Amino acid sequence: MNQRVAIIGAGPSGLSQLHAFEKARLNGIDIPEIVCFEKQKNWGGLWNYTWRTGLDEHGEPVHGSMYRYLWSNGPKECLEFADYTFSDHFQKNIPSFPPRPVLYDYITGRAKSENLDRYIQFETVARRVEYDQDSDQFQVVVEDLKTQQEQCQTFDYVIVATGHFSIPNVPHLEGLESFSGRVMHSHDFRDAEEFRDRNTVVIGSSYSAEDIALQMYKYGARSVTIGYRSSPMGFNWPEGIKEVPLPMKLQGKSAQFADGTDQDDLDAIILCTGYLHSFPFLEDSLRLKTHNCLYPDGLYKGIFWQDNPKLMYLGMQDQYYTFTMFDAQAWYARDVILGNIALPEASVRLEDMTTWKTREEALSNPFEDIDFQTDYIKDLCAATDYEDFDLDAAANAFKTWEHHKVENILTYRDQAFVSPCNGEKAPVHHTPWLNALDDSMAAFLATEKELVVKAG
Ligand code: FAD
Ligand code: NA7
Repeated sequence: MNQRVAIIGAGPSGLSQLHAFEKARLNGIDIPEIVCFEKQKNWGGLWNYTWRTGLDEHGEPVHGSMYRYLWSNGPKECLEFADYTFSDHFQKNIPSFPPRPVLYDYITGRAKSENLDRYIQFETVARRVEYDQDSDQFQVVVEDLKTQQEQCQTFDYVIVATGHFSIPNVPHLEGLESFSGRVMHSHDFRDAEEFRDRNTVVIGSSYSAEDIALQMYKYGARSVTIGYRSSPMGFNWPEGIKEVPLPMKLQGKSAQFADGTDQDDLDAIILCTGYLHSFPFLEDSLRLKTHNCLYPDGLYKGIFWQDNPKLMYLGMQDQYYTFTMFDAQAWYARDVILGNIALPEASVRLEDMTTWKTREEALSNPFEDIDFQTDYIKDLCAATDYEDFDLDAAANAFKTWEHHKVENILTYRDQAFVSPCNGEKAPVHHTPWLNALDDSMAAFLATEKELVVKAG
């Protein structure tokens, strides 16, 4: 096969794609030439923690949005690779809600085991992608950030795996310009320690607002007032966290919310207002324009750009499932490129997208959202040889997780789930999340006995 495929991004989605091709190659299948461009020094995408905010050492926007003490916000059983389980990687059964370094080790462990780095050009940023109708190929301009040299290469397929939780959505809230405390977006949040004994406001009512409010609580902020636009998260918040409606009126260091709640002596406002899908390197006719939703417009099977299916996107959906979904998408994309799956004509693709989009528009609660994304992954997996696993069990685990959060938002991470891949039930972690201040892999993987010995 003398075709060439460009993969842009070596985060979890890009690594799934590399793995899918590598698996085919190891099975004796002739695969195209694959080149993956990654702007960071290392792989793992958002899971590759950086202390940096703003611009990186090359003057590029920092990709990372994860914070130092982030722990998985969903059960690991719902994101497990079917062909490389947590037990395969760690050689033991581990608890359900690992801290970031453990998940980083898992994702990159599968990639390391296949030496996938040989396909990746690190510190190389995609600058421009254009499609040439005459040759039916893409011109991809990349810059080596170390030498600042640009280079143009030709590819038959382009797979965009650059993520969509990196460029912050920063709305203007009235009065912010005169607020004398700190204002930041969750993209730049790294450590709640700096807010110990501080009064904080968190804007937003989704995953970032929820988890950053919990981080503030865990690390000793004096108060957290969460301002929501549409509806509150409604959890049973501990004393010190409350949810109030926007808009808020700011004056000096004081805020007044729509329900009359006043908060004085405010030190910081954290905008947990989500992210923008941003692809500055794509020519306009190739650029996905969407918001954070379960079925972005214009992507057949949630992957193929309708106007030019040789351009593919991975992981552009809002995510219940993450690594599992990226694998399912990567397998499907690979099989289309290898000619195992024939894409139908444009009108049939449009009809399929419309059916999914219509269903998405009718979704009215998280359980329906979970079923939607489960069915989406099932639809992809049915067409490929991705390893069998019990997706219904994963969907049920997500629903149980939702119940746990409603029961007690402080303890949901202390629960244990059953793997949909090998049926093993996870052990309960030795330390409740709220008291677990050491997020290292060694501490997480240690047994209670080992911890006692270490403590002396
Ligand atoms: P990313 O991880 O964003 O990776 C994209 C890669 O593309 C990066 O390496 C980036 O450097 C590279 N790139 C970008 N632009 C270019 C360019 N022009 N040229 C070359 N390379 C480029 N998911 C979970 O499963 N569990 C969690 O607990 C969880 N917590 C999260 C917490 C936060 C704060 C955030 C923001 C997300 C969280 N997620 C979580 C979701 C996360 O989106 C996925 O887990 C996953 O990282 C998405 O993988 P990706 O490869 O699609 O994108
Ligand atoms: P999300 O899930 O896209 O949520 C964005 C939130 O920001 C949502 O609650 C929005 O409110 C709120 N928002 C957006 N614009 C505004 C304005 N102008 N004013 C007030 N509130 C606003 O992003 P997250 O960062 O929470 O989560 C993204 C990923 O990061 C996720 O995968 C996590 O695992 C971590 P709305 O509800 O629309 O009124």
